Amino acid sequence: MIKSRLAVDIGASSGRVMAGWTTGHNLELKEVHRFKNGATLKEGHFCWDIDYLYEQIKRGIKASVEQGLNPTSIGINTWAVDFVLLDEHDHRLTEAVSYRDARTDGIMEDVIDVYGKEVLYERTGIAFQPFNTLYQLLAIKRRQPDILENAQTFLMVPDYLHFLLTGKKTNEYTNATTTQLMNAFTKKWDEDLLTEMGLPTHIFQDTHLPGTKLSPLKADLQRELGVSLDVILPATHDTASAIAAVPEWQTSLYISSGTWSLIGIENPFPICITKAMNDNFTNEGGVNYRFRFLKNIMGLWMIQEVQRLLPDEWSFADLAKESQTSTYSGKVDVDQRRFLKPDNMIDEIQSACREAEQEIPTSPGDLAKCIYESLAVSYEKAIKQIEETVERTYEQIHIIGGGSQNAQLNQMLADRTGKTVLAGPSEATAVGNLLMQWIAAGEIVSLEEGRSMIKQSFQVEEYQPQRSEQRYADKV
Ligand code: ADP
Ligand code: LRH
Repeated sequence: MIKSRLAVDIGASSGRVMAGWTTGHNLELKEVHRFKNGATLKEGHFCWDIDYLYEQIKRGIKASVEQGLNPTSIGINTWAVDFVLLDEHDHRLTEAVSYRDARTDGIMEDVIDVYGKEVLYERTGIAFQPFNTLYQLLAIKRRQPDILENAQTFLMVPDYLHFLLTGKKTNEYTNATTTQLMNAFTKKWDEDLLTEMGLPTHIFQDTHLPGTKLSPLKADLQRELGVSLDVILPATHDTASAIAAVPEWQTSLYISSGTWSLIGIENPFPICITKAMNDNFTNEGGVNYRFRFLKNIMGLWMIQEVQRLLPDEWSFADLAKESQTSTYSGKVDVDQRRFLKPDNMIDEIQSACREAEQEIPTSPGDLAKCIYESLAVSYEKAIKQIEETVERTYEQIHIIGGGSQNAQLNQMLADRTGKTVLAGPSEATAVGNLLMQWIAAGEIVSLEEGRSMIKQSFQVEEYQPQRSEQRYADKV
């Protein structure tokens, strides 16, 4: 009889509940429920619909029971930085506002003006992104001070979903590091920083590590869902779970490819040197206190938005195929802030091309080609920055996440960099989430054992550099 564990992986574009189980040396994975996600306007702010997400999680749990998968534990991961504040009765004082909302406009720049970048970077190791939790909290402090005054509890999105399931409050470590409020060396909330920023220290919970057994489901939920499950904390930051599932941590660069492209390496310590700060690399906390030295690149959000705006329905697979026959050769700088939340992504890409006096991409294939090639240029640049910083070169790049299914982009990257590209699993985040549950339950002994089981359980596609002449065109 199968005894499974459930990984709830909610990304900015979609969520899924995946059941996983171990069979000797292999890992098995089954999707039990998938649903759409996205931020919508509520009272002038872009917000996630957290009640809808909670309902989808419950539907997923029920589906796993109905499918005879006998789940015994569950863990939730989501995108980073976003949070809710609760009052003394544990009622939400805020919507879960999305990191793409304009409420943080200008705040990071103000903080940098006052404190300078160095102090913040040396303490937190976190890259300067306008949407970091720090700036979101300061936006609330500036415009809705009463909310912050009444707040008793700060929970990040997965922490809050775990709270709804168990009634237990915690801030999970990997996601907490993305706030830019944790000290990279003590690995705790940086109370001095919080005080300097004028933020209340009492709202933050003790942080707990991936693999911590939080609690069983609340009794009423056990009755409603017809199952008793333990909530075990995974790495609740989706990117941390994804990277936990990359087998070759010492020999490979990775790209966690989804709404964002997160490109980097795993490291035993944070790299808080000036070059890393200037290149805007982050040192987010990973499983086993490893650090994720990586850079956020605008990612497949750009194609998601184009797909949403196109008059006809296009699948991601078809857009990727269509790009293959396109002869379009223009590129945009995907790292520009203009692509973070433009009113219309197609117009924004076309304007950027017009400003750079390039041909204007209009067909779906040309737009897709422009995005993929532009992403590949940015990946190549980030790889160069990593290799300069750590003073070594890497032979291969391991791409995981939904975007690893994009054969065109995978090949483009192999051709541009001259490196081997390994692609898959596309559900690495769920696998990494499950890995910490299996380790907590003693089904897998260590991260290393888990990673080698992942390597032998999931198919990985290999791309070798082919068109070497392209490698040298528009080198970064
Ligand atoms: P997130 O969790 O960040 O929302 P995912 O890891 O689910 O993102 O990846 C979503 C992305 O994967 C989509 O934006 C799309 O570009 C890409 N993708 C998904 N399926 C395919 C496919 N069959 N072919 C090419 N790309 C795909
Ligand atoms: C990817 C991700 C990324 C963060 C961003 C907010 O889903 O978690 O690691 O920087 O969303």
